[in-house]
Amino acid sequence: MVVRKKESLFSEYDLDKDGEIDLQDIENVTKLEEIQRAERRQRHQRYMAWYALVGMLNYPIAIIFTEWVGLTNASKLLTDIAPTYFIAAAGVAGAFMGVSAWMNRNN
Ligand SMILES: [Ca+2]
Repeated sequence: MVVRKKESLFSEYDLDKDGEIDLQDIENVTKLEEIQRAERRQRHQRYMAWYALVGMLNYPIAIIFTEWVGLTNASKLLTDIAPTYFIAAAGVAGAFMGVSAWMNRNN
């Protein structure tokens, strides 16, 4: 299948710029989009793991800060939910690292 090019929405898919969008162009665009999608997914998972780690590191600081400012009720509430929060955040970070290691092993 060959589609003649007129400046159109599909011009960006003509990767080899020969003026036609052929099957090879479509396959190349498909592969390129798969790579870009995988890269975006990995980036977002990495961000999620980093936010979880930063949150875990800052959690004790938040407790100390609320106690220092005089928000003793907030400090108590933060302390009460700490075990649940740490398990959840460690799960996110650990899952990311485990999946990353597993995917690298398969490559
Ligand atoms: Ca082409």
